Amino acid sequence: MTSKSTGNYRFPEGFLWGAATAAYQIEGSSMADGAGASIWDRFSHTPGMMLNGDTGDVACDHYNRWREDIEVMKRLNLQAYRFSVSWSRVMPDGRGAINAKGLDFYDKLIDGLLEAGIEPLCTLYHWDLPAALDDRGGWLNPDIADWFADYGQVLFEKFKGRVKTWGTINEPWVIVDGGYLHGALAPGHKSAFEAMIAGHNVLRAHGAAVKRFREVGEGQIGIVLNIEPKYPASDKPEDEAARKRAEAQMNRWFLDPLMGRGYPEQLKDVYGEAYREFPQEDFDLIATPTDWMGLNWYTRSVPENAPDAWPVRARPVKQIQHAHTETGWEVYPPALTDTLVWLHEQTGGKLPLMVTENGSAGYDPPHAIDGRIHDPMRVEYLKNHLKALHDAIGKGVDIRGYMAWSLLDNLEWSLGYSKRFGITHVNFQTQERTIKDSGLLYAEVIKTHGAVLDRL
Ligand code: IFM
Repeated sequence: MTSKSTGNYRFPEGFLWGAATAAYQIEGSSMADGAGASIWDRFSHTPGMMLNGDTGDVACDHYNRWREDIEVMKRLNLQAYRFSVSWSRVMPDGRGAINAKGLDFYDKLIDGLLEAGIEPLCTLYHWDLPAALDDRGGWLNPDIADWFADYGQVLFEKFKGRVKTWGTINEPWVIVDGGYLHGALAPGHKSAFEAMIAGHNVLRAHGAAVKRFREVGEGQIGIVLNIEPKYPASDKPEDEAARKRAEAQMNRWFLDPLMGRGYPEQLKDVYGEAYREFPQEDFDLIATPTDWMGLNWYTRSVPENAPDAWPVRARPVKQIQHAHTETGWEVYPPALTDTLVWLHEQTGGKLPLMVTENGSAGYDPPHAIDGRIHDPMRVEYLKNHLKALHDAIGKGVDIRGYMAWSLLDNLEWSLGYSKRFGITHVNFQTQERTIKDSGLLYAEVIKTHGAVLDRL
């Protein structure tokens, strides 16, 4: 879908343009220099769990090529870079001893970014739980809130004054829905009973880390949620009930308690006897105020009632009138505007927001052709989503920045290297980087602070 230019796409003063990645998806060398294994090392080496048997053993080899990647960021005109830290690189057992060499990797990366004039945005956790903690129950063990705060403290203290913007946890819903409910992601469990508990502990860990940050850290801290808006499939009451269940299970399960509203009532209907009550003090911890919130946004869905679809009893209706990306996700940019307006309202209209991920998997070739990677679908996607983002700013939503997903093609979790989300192409045979057409457009958007969009 192409939206027509309405003229003035200049973004507000100070709006931060960047790109995002996550440790296990790009770094490779996950066991180097004294690092401990994470649940993704284990999962990806378990036969049958990953498409084509892919692993993150090498990935984009960013662990060795980070200097070259900063050069790529400079060519993209990035002002910010959102990355995550591998917990088990820094603390091989997840608690206790610190691995100085692991910490040093991030220390150098942060200095390199600052030297290049690129602001580091640090995410504490993007799904790669230390395997040693999984052995103690992982997200099912209530002690994880303290383990996570202790780990956070190491980073807060080490990078104080250099990292000013912190994210605690990336996409709690995916951690729980993928890792504990449906089992497609590490650690690969399939239990609604576990999912309720794991989700609660993810939220408690976030709250504990925010509290610790207030004691020892400096700067701004928030959480990053993936919100996929649920549009009505029809005006039938059973479809509206299904839409509400889907919205509660995916969006409100985490957003509502963060905002001090506890779990949405539809969650009981979704989880039935697996639903759990928790003490008020947990909810107080979870709702510890933050400074900002990140939104990871890719698509919308249009759920209809589907009694056999466990556990939500809702199934998305395919919107054949619109394009879909290589992951099968509908391309529908106006829903980004709607989501930002909705989130602004849901968070009380005062919490600054940032789009911490947005992007698309496209049908890119495995190697550059004549030094170029043409990715016309991603160019359209980027252009139209930036316009949709600008529309949300025009509607009064306080949005502080945009981080394209992703800086580099990378390991798309259990889909391996089959899906390319990068604005920079990675040839996984040679590790050569080529900025795609979408990356070239993005560099121009940043250079002109959005004005180039007026012509597109
Ligand atoms: O690759 C993921 C990322 O790790 C989290 N957000 C969604 C992306 C695309 O699926």
